[in-house]
Amino acid sequence: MRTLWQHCHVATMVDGHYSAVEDAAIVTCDGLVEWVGPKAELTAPMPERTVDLGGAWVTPGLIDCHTHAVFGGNRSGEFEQRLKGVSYAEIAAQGGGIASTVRATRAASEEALFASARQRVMALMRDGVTTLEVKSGYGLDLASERKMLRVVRRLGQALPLTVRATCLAAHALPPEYSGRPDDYITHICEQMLPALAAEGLVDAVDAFCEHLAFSPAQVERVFIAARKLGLPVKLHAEQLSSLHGSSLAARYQALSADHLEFMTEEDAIAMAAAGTVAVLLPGAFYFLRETQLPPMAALRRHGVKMALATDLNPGTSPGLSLRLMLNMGCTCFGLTPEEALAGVTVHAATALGLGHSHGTLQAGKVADFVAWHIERPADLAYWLGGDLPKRIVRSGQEITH
Ligand code: DI6
Ligand code: FE
Repeated sequence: MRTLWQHCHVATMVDGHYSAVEDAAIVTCDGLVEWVGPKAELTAPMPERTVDLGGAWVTPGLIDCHTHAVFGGNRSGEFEQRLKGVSYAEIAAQGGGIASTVRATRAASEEALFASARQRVMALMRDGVTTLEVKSGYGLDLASERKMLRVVRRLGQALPLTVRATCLAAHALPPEYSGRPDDYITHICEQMLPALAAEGLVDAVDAFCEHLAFSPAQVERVFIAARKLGLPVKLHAEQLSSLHGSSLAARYQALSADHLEFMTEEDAIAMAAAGTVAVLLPGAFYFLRETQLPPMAALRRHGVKMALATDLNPGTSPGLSLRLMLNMGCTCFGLTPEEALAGVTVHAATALGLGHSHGTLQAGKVADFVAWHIERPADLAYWLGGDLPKRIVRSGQEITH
């Protein structure tokens, strides 16, 4: 059925700008945008159904392009410890940190993981998210990574949401491989990735490149294995130190390199040339009380596309609102509200390999959008969380939560 959505203004986000159309209308048909523009210029035959959006500002549906939304347990106890002065690295050395979430995730049933992830994902959706990426990486053995990725696929089937699954088996060294990281990488490359890819559970492959995780040489082996399977790569890089993982990611035409607080100008040049998106994660920066800022001037100077995401995870960013990250991206990293909104729409879509179908409001793209009852688009980055009045449309259908 064709639908006319009218009495609205549209921030189309084409080319990374608001590209605002005031007094606009949108025509959707069969889940796609058929036409968007000034209402006065609409000449096509009138659709059978008309929806009055009451003067709302319409943006593309928000895209959270970096989450670890599936996990067992919770680490609020570690948060209390850190507030008393114990560091993230000390907690990890005591068997806490990622290792504690791995134990809880391995012990949890698929059903329990699904139920808890669904709650978290629904919180993101109520805030305007219509596309979401979720990583594995708390299983670290074939059966447990499969269990996580099956939950990711189920989220996409059970909820009105587009979900991309990323295999992050190279997130941390599992206890069975203690002292043998290269053997674990071999296991990932030769057993885990081929099996999980064959089951259709993987859309992209990620790794954690850091002193306390995997070296660039180890990450490169994972990238080569992903390439053999025809899977695109992403990388957690330069979060706590500079190993030039982002330049390595660019050499493998990665969809994105994420975190990036310690990246250099050379890394930015390499990413710009490769079209690798910089995914900034202010929630983790804030929650760990980091002080090293990503090199915003270099990223802008070289034209690196910047996305923003929650990094929703139990250890470093228990963020349940992508819109709160818009504010943090502005206050912590100095993004403009327009850049922040581009970071959760057009550039987030590119970071997921969905730039052809999602992320902007244009004819031919998927009709995912949010009609916000706000005065100006910058209001989305202005309010600190909360539940802004809105209507959410996914594939041309209004959804209610
Ligand atoms: N970087 C992070 O911030 C998270 N993973 C990663 O590679 C931390 C995940 C955790 O602490 O559970
Ligand atoms: Fe992460």
